[in-house]
Amino acid sequence: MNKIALITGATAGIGEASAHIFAKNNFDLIITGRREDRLTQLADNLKATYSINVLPLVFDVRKLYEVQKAIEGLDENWQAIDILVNNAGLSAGLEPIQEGSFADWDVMIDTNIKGLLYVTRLVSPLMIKHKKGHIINLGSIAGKETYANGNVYCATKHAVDSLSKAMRIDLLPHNIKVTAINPGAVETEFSIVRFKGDEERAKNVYKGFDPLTAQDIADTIYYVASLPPHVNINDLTIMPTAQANTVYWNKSNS
Ligand code: NDP
Ligand code: 8X3
Repeated sequence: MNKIALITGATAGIGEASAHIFAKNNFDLIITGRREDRLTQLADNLKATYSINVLPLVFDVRKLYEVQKAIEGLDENWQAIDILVNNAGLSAGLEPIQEGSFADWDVMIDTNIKGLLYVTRLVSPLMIKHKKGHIINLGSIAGKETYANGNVYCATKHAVDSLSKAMRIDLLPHNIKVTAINPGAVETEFSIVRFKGDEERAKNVYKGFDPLTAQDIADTIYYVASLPPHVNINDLTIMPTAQANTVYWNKSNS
C-alpha cells in the first residue's frame, strides 16, 4: 500500500511542485485548493504520469465548515495520512501598519494562521489514531525576522513558527514529527498575489538575482519527509544564495 500525503495549496507554486515529487515517489495524494479547474487538471496529470491514486478536494482553508466537510468526509482508506504539508498561504499588500488594509490583514490571518490550524486540528487526530505522521508547515524567513511593510504577513509566519514548536510538544507522545520549512524568496505566484495581479511589480521582486524555485522547496520538503523514523528536522531555513536575510541582498545580476 502506498503512503499518503495531503498537500494544501497544490494548485500553484510550492504545493504543486511538492505534489509532483511525492507522486514520483509513489505516494497517494490528497491535493487541495480553491481553484477547481487547476486541481482537477493536476489530479488527472498526476494519475496519468505516476500511476498513483489522487483525491482532489476543493475547499477554502479559511472556512471551517468546508475544511470539516472535506476531512471528516474522507473514506477509511484515505484517512491514514502519513504526511500533511500545510502549504496553503499568501501575502496580501505591502504597506506600513498605519496604512494597512483591514481586508488584507483578515485574509492573511485567516489563511496563514487559522486555516493551518483548522487543517491540523482535523488531520492530527487521524495521525494519532494510526500512531504515525509528519506535519510539515510552510513558515518563512518572514517568520524569523520582520521587514519594512511586511508587518502582518511577518506576524502570521511568526505564528506558524510558534505553532510548529507547540505542535511538536503536544504531538510528541504520539510519535508525530513536526517540521517547519522557512524559505526566503521563491519565485511562484506569491508576489503576483501580494500585489493583486500586478505582474510587472511582482517580476521586479526577483530582478537581479536567482531566486529559489518551487522545485527547490519541494525537494527540501520531500527530503525532510523521507528521513528515517528516528530523525526529524525541526526547523529549516532555506534562502537564495543572493539573499542573506530579509534586508541584505546581492542583486548584481542585472
Ligand atoms: P502560490 O501563490 O504560488 O501558491 C499558494 C497556494 O495556496 C495556491 O495553491 C493557493 O490555491 C493556496 N491558497 C491560498 N489561499 C487559500 C485558501 N484560502 N484556501 C485554500 N488554498 C489557498 O505561493 P507559494 O507556492 O509561494 O506559497 C506557498 C506557501 O509558501 C505559502 O504558505 C507562503 O506563505 C509560503 N512561502 C512562500 C515564499 C515565497 O517567496 N514564494 C517564501 C516563504 C514562504 P488557490 O488559490 O487555488 O486556493
Ligand atoms: C515570503 C518571503 O521575504 O517575501 O514568505 O516575506 S518574504
